[in-house]
Order: sequence, then structure tokens, then C-alpha cells
Amino acid sequence: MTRTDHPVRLTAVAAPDQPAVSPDLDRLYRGFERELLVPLWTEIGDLMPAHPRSGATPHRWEWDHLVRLAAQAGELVPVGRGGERRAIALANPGLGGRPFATPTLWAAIQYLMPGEDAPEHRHTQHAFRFVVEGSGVWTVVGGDAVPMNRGDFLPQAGWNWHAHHNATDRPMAWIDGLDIPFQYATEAQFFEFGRDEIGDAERITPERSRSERLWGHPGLRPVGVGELTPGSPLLAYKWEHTDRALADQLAVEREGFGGTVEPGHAAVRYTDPATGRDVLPTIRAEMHRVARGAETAPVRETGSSVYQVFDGSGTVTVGDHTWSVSRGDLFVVPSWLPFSARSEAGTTDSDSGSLDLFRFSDAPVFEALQLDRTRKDAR
Ligand code: GTQ
Ligand code: FE2
Repeated sequence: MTRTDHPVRLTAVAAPDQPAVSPDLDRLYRGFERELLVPLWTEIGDLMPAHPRSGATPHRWEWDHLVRLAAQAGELVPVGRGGERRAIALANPGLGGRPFATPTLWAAIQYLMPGEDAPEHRHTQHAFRFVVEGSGVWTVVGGDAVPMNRGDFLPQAGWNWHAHHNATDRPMAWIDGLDIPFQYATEAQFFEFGRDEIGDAERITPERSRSERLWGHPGLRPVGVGELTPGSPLLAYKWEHTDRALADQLAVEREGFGGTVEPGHAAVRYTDPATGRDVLPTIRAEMHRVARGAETAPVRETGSSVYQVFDGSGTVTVGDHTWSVSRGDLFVVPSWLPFSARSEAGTTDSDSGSLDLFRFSDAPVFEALQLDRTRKDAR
């Protein structure tokens, strides 16, 4: 934009004790425009609101629709160098068509056809994969092949080389979460291409990655491992552990010893086994279980979240929006809007009736900047 474009456009406004916009006042505003100046008094309500007013809108995406479109993309759009990934991002309707689920978070469905590879690259953006259904893809992070199965959470901190390969004869879908919108605002991103083909030594399909064999034993830190890079050194958090942690938490609560967030609401946070902190510098991830017939109290928090229903069905409320949700559905909770969830008794005998919600958020950023606030609303 050149200096002569005068991108500042102002409407003269009379001050409260001034009857009207006088010619002098209008001249003052044209002067502001020419010099690229904007007075605080016309902007303060937007710039310094009494409480957060997110530009993002509560919205829900149905998994069936996402998978159907991703499968069509699988038939029509090749994956390879340049586009890098067959990933299709959730675009929040309040964010002007940008591929941003919230002002800070990217959420996408990624799809790989049988035998396909997504080429190696690295970037400063922090990322994770979460698998709601299917199996058969290995993500190769720094040469370590990590299997992906239903319920697994796979963090992958920025600047690690990574590629994905589908070793089976079936397509696979999963979701990616990244801090792309946050890093876009920081203007501090870097990106590099890696090898066009990963080595045969990495196109292997181990049941457990090196990282899991070193770091996947509760409370046991490998003594011989040297200096660590940012983010969790554990590259996969297996569903069997998450599931057992939630079931045990609810059982301890039922025995009268507490341990849950609130009655009938168990939750675990994925943490870095080396530090006990969040798995990624900018992203927090959790799994919540709302037991059969239980309901969570409405909570407001600064910062935004994306949820995916992992299992069960129920009703979720975000601000003025209420949706029925079931397996795979995604929805967003913008900053400072109250969120609550209720499980619905399952329709089959085998269904436990609980609602399992995978959640990721930008909380580590807000905590680091001391901008985190939480308020429990009265029901
Ligand atoms: O799988 O490496 O959804 O780099 C967006 C950017 C996935 C990935 C996304 C990425 C990736
Ligand atoms: Fe990537």
C-alpha cells in the first residue's frame, strides 16, 4: 500500500458534548486520513472491550460430511510436493473465509489413499494428529515411524521433519491440529522441504515407535537420553492408556474419593513426560469423559478450543448454540463463550452411555502471557 492510497477512511463523529459535526471537525478528520492517523475515541469500544468478544462463531461440523468430501478429494486431488498434504481445514464462519477454526487454531481432516505418501517437510508450526477412526497410516517424525490407531493422540512439535505414509490397501482419515493462525499473526514462521521420498528404512510399520519404547512408560524417564527439543518426546499417546485413566478416575470418584473435574466428569491432559507440562508450546490437548446421564457446568475461558466427539452422543451448548453431536463431529468454542456438555444414554446395550470429547486449545499461550481467566457460570 503506497502512502497516497490513504487507506484510512474516517467518519467524523461529534463528541458527546458537541451538537453536530462542524466543517472544522470534518476538516480535522480529513487531516487524520491524509496523515494516516486514527483517533482512539472512535475505536476504543472495539479495541478495548469490557470483556472478550470473539470474532469467531460457535460452529459444528458433522463428521459424515467431512469424510465424504475428503474421500472425494482422495479420488480427485493428488497428494505431493507443493500442496504437501491432502488436508481440508475447518473455516470458522466468523473469520472471513480464512481456513482458521478459531483465531489461533487450525483443524483439518487429512486423508491418504492406499499406498500413498505425504512428502517430508518441517515448519515452525506445532502440530498433532488425532485418530477418531481407522488405522494403517504411519507418521514418520525425525525418522521414527509412529503408528496411528483409533483414539491415539500424536503430538509433533515444530521444526521436526515429518512425512506420512499409508501402508495398507484402505484409505485413512484423521484430524490435524496446528497453531497455523496463531503463528500467522506472529509473522515468525519458517518452512523447509525435506526429501521427496522417505527412505525404505523408515517405510517400516512397527507396532511401537522408538519414542514410545523410550518415553512411554509411566513415571519412568530414560536416563541416557540427552538434550531435548521443545515439545513432548513421546510421539504417541495410546488410547488404551487414555481410556483406562478416564475409567479409573470415574471409579475412584464413585468410591467417594473425588479426583474428577466435577461429578460424572473425568478429564486427562496429555503432558510431556520430561517436564509434566503441555505436550506442545502453544497447544493443550485433553480427553474428557462425561458419564452416562451427567452434565458439565457451563464454563467460560479466555482463548479458544476445538472439540471432536470421540465416542458416544450428547448435547453440547456453546453460547447461544446447542447441537446434538455424535462420533467424529467437531465444534469450536470461541473465547469467553460458556460451554457445557451433556451425555445421552446410548441406544445399544454395549454402549457405555458416556460422551468422550477430545479437546485442544491455545491455553499454553494464554497462560504464558498471563491472559488466562476462567469463570464458572451459575447454571
Ligand atoms: O500433516 O504435515 O493439516 O504441515 C496442515 C499442515 C497437516 C502435516 C495440516 C501440515 C500438515
Ligand atoms: Fe506438516
